[in-house]
Parts: sequence; C-alpha cells; structure tokens
Amino acid sequence: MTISRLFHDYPTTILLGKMNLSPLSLLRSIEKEFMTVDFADRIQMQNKLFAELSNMFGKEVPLYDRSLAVNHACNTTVCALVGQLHSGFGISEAQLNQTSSERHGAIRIGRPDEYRWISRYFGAFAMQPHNFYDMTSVGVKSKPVIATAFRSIAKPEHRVFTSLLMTDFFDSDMRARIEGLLATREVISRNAKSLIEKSELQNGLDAQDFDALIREGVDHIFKWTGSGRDHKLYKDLCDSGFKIAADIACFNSHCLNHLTPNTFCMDLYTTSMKFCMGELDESTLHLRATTTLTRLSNVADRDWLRLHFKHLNHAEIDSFQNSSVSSSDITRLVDALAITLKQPEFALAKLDHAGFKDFTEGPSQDTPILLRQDAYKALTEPVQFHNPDGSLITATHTARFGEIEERGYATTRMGRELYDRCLEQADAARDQDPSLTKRDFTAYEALYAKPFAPFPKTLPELLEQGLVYGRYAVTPKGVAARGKINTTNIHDLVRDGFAQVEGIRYEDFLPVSAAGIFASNLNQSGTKSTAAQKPVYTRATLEEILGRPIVDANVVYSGIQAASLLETFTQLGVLSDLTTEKRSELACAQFENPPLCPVTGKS
Ligand code: OOG
Ligand code: NI
Repeated sequence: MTISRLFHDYPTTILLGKMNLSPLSLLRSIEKEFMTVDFADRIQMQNKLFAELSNMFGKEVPLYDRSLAVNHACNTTVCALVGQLHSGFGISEAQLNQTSSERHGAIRIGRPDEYRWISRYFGAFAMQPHNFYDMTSVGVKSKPVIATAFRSIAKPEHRVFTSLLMTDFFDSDMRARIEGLLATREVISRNAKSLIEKSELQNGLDAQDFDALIREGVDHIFKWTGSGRDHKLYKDLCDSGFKIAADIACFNSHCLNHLTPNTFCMDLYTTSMKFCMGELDESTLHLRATTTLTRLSNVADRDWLRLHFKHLNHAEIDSFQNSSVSSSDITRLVDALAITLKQPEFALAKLDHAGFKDFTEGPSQDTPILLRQDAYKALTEPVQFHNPDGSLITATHTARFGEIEERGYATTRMGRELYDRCLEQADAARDQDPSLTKRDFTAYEALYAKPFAPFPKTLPELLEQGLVYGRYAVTPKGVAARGKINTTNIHDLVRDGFAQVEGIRYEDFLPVSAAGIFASNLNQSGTKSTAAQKPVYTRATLEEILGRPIVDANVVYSGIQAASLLETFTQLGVLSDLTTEKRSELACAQFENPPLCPVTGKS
C-alpha cells in the first residue's frame, strides 16, 4: 500500500517533507508497535495501564465501580443465554472480565505542547493517533475542541479519545485569559518526559521503566485532583456556555473524564442501570429485559459470537451445536438477573448521581454496525479553587461521567455514508418528540429504528451490499477443491464453504455520538465560536500539533480486508482469474505487506 493512502491521502511529498522522515523510517515507526525484542511487550503494558486506570477510577468514583458490577451481571446473563443457544460455548471468569473490561477512555487537553507529549506517551504503549474528529463542526452541538483517538493499529484493545481545546475559537480577551492560565501548569513531569524520550530512543522500555511510566499516568497525568484554578475564569466560561473549556483550562491535570467498559448487550445494561439507579421499576425491568433477551436469542448467531468473543477462533465457534431457547428459559434468566440486581451492592440509587442518559447514541438496536454508546450523567464533585490572589474557593464541578459501549461491524465508506443519512433522519425524528423515550419506550425504539430500515441486519447481507468490511480465509474444503474452483466471487466462495469470513469490528469513534455525549453530560448543547472569524480546523492542523501523521482507520480496515482476500484467492488457486485491475487494487489496498506498492503521491 502507499504511505499516503494509509495517512488519508495526505500528499506524500508534503507529508514526508513536513515530518522530516524517509518513507522507510515512517514505515518503521508504524511497525514499532510489533517490535518487542529486549523490551516489555507494549500491548501487555497497555493492558496493564488500562487495568491500573480502571483501579484508580473505581476508587475515585464509587458509581463507576458499581456500574462495572452491573455490567458484569448483564454480561454473565448474556453468556448464559449464549451458552444455551450454542452448546459448547463457554467462557471463564477471567475471559469474561477481560472481554467486559475498559475499551476506551477520554481526556481533554489544553495546550498543543501537552498534546504532543501525550501522543508520545501513548506511543510508548503502541497507541497511534487514528482519525481526526472536528468537534467544532457538528452543528448545534459544536464544542471548541478537535480530537484524535490513540489506539494500536493491529491490536486495538483500548483507545483514548483525546481532545484539544482550541483557544482561537474564543475572542482575543478570553483567549488570552485561557492561554495565560494554561501556560502556568506543568502536567507532565520531568521524569515522565525522560521515560518517554528513553522509550523513543531505545525503541522500547523494560518492565521497570514501563511501571514507572504507568505510575506517572495513574498518579499524576490522568488523576483527578479535586483542585481547580482561577474560579472567576471558571465561572465566566461556564456562564458563557463553555463548560468544556472550563473543565480543561481551570484544572492542573488531564484527569480521565470517563473510562468505558464493553457490554455484549447495550439494552440489557441500560435497563439494568436505570433499574439500579431507581429510574425503572421492577416490572419494567422484567418486561424490557425479556424483550431484549428474546431479540438477542434471534440474532446471537455465529457471526455475532465472532464479533463479541475474540478469544474463540473460527473452528471453535463452528463446532458449537445450535439449540433453541424457550420463553421460559428467558424468564428464568431475567428472574435470576433481577434477583442479583436487588442485592444491596447494586443499590446505586443510594449513591450520588445525576441520572442516566435518556437515549443510546449510534445506530438503532437492530443494526449491528459501528458503535452504540450510553452513559450515566456527569457527577457533581467538590473542588477547591485556588485563585490568582491566593484565595481559596470551595465549589463543585460536573464533568466526569460513566459511559458504556457496544461495538459492531466497521463500515465501508459507502456503509458510513448510509449510516450518516439514516442517523440524520433518526435524530430528526427523535428531536420532534424528545419526551417519547420516557413516555413510551417501545414507540421510541420503533421510531428510531425506522430510518435505519435500509440497513441490512445480518453480516452476509451487509457484506454482499459492500456496507461493512470482512476478514476472509480459506477453509479446508477450499484447499481440497483447489484447481476445481471456477469463481472469484467471494460471497459465492463463502456460501459454498470454500472460504470463511468474520466481520471486522469497528475500533474507532463517531463524532455525532461524541457530540451527543458531550452535550448530555455537560448539560449544555453546543456553543458558537466567539472569535472574530470562526477558525477552520483540518486533519493537518492536528498533525502539525502532533508532529506526526494521523492514521486513517478506514484505510486500515480496507487493507485488512484486501490482504485477507488476496491470501484467500491465492490459497484457492484463483488469483490469476482476477482481472489485473482487481489484483492491483487489492495489492495496493492491503495493509500487511506495505512495500508491495511503490511510494507515490497518488494511490
Ligand atoms: C469525549 C467524548 C467522546 C466518545 O465515546 O465518543 C467520547 C469527552 O467527553 O471528552 O468519549
Ligand atoms: Ni467515550
């Protein structure tokens, strides 16, 4: 593939000139995450960082800790159902915990130099910037931040949505006040910086250095301090509709705003949380949980298992025997869940909270693509503000909330365009009657699902219509038939059992969902720029700040698909039956063998 394709059609000459990197060293920097010789494994260290962050957040926020318990109870219920649907399916407690654990975090940063250091911090853990999110241009929910998400290219276990406050969004007076205050803080210590530099120089760190770097993150960089600065500025920003800017500028760390675990079934989790928080009564819990598990029993096929349980391989999943689940089986599961949720440890209503979000962001519940997200709303927490004149003010701050996510299939460009169109209609329908979700949830679900009707609901249909990406492989039957196969239609090859496929999971974020989450948690919709002229931000703006290119996740997804297709066609002995054009298109798109294509400005 070409470098410029990977980095979003960024003209290579400019890219290389600007980044001052030869093509080879750029590729090496991409490959760094796979190199572990003599050093601790970066992905293992990333897992450790997230486990430590989870620990920290659980101690800081009791409601978060309890929400993890609710998620565990729901995921256990889902696994019990799946175990009945697929005999042979099993999951150990450790695997369940691993699969239910944190998938992403979010931090908000004030200064460009801080942003670059954070990018280098995550780089040590094999997390590269993926995609550009311009939150200043999402309609009425616009906020003065731009963002990228750091994650591994090849093993995306965890990710951090990382926003940067754009001070030129504000009028010159406010801008000077924000920049003046931000200039006086030091979030990343000398020790953290030298560990980051060491990691880059050596191309890795040993376990002891990694531990020290993790401690810097957990004890300083991402820690909530409960300590703010300049209460006057804080108030002025909040009052003028810029709570997000107050949250960033008036504190002295990049505290973790939220840490988001993975649910196998969003609707079961939200229903359970609302019950535990006192928003739904027990009979509604029973009703909704029964509907949800009944739906799940109809869609939790092998493709669904492959999407959600990465610890199982294709053959293992194929070996499960299908069986059916009766309505009384579902009633038993719901009863057991309700008994669990009534235990004192789940009495979340007793903890301080601001309620649960009214609706889930993302596609309708029956459309298994991209990402669904929901959250309990931001908590009001005590803060001591240190003022420039030395005085102290005790006040509160509302920013940290508790999100949950469920991931679906990564969409192609065509799939994403269709999603954006459906979403626009669904959002508009919801906005016409905002209280419907509380008044009549069933009617709300139907209203929201209707605009998503053009989306197929099963993986084979989604793949055949070119709406999502798949990872293909040859089967033993395909190998045996080599020489006798007379088609290169991949869907036919899968149908005939010569090839197999799994849908590629979406590993990134959705700007409109993110905007909805920001808005709902800040209890503030968007705010217009107060600058003389609203600045325009592009991917290049953030790349300049990062000092390095941002990976275009779409190119990675399509590259994984292309590489798997090439390998499958080769193994089946039909590669030469493809047109030259198709072959070179796949060769250029594939990600796993970059040197195949010459480095040119054009892809
Ligand atoms: C980030 C909001 C975006 C998501 O899941 O879409 C986000 C923030 O609140 O700082 O985390
Ligand atoms: Ni989030």
